[in-house]
Amino acid sequence: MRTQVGIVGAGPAGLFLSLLLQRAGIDCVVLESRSRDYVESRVRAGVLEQGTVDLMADLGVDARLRRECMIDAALDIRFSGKLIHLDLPGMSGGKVAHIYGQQEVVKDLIAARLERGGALLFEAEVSRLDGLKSGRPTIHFTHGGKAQMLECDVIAGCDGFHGVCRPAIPADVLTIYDREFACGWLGVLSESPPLAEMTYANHDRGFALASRRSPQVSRLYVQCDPDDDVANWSDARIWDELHIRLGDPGRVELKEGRIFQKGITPVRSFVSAPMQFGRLFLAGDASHIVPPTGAKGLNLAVADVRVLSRALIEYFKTGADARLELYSDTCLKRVWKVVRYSTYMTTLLHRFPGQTAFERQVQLAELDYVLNSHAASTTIAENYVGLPYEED
Ligand code: FAS
Ligand code: PHB
Repeated sequence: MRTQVGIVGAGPAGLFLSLLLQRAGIDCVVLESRSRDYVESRVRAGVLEQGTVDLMADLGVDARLRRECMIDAALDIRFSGKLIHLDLPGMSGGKVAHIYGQQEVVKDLIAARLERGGALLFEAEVSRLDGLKSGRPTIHFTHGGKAQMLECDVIAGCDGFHGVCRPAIPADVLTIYDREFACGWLGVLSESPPLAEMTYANHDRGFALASRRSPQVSRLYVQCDPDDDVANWSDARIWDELHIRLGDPGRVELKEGRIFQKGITPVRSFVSAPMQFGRLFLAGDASHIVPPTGAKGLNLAVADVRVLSRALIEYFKTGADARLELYSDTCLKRVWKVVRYSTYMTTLLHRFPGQTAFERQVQLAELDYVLNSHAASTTIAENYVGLPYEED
């Protein structure tokens, strides 16, 4: 098999990239280790920045999103019985956030890729990349029980944090920046009407978040130990903690319902640099992960492939490789700004084991400052809806 761009991974990064390249007439093949059902049912993110939604519209894959998404026009932060209410469009020149599950985005992208005749192989597990410094890199994978090889001009490593592409870069070339926070997020989906707004809470017992997927389905999170087990969290315990941490001790505001999905996600920041090596270009979680507190993981993957697709299109159409050479530097500027914001929100909203009384007072003072400062609250609002793409 031979193609111009071999794309490893059919998550948001790989799928958006494939559609952008296909539209420009650049031949690409997507190799995904899991089944279609698996990737389309994997519950993860839910908040789409304006830029992500605009890209979906630009690619003509936003019809269902327009029908089904919910709009975040405000963001609430509760603490010590007080409420920070952020008017997102008023603080960001009219921008809002869109709530639409990542698995729905993935479904729409896969459908478009297949309808448009793009090559997308499921249950195709990539084991090795070769020749990254040559002009003919190869991807070695197994599909249908057979060992296969895909010859490419370029490889896009979109295979997430646990993929094989980042490890294909020699360890002495990569710098790893890593911070594991002393907490995890227990996330649930429930058949219950959501709160009116996206609501974060900093409570003495820990962080909580009330989000949603539809007017009938809530997406709810509570801070837990990083190595906690879902088995330790009965439905009753989850609802108890949510009522307490969200400031609803009388259990009148937050409506309960059947919990039909549970999972624990680590809270971690990780950046590997550079994001390119020879003919390999990493995008999304393959290169970086951010704490979910900022709701940025998926959106940052999209930002990467906007840059990568533009550089690849220029290269294949004109032979100019200046943008490709600058790919990593261009992406890392945004990556670190998003890491900054996600780290700030994580530190602001969580109570970590061992937090001293001094640190707690500083944290509460920061929350009070945001409550009373237009500048401080505007900073959160403009990051939440998504910073402008500087490279435009
Ligand atoms: P992905 O991990 O989505 O996709 C990589 C793809 O590559 C996968 O389909 C994988 O099967 C495939 N792959 C891996 N190895 C391969 C191989 N060897 N061969 C072929 N294919 C291979 N972000 C938020 O903004 N908010 C959230 O609430 C949130 N919750 C999350 C919960 C969990 C459990 C996880 C893991 C992440 C969460 N994230 C969240 C972050 C998440 O949304 C990612 O940022 C997003 O999926 C990044 O997309 P990709 O870079 O495409 O990586
Ligand atoms: C979600 O809806 O899944 C969500 C919302 C806000 C976050 C993280 C996740 O910060």
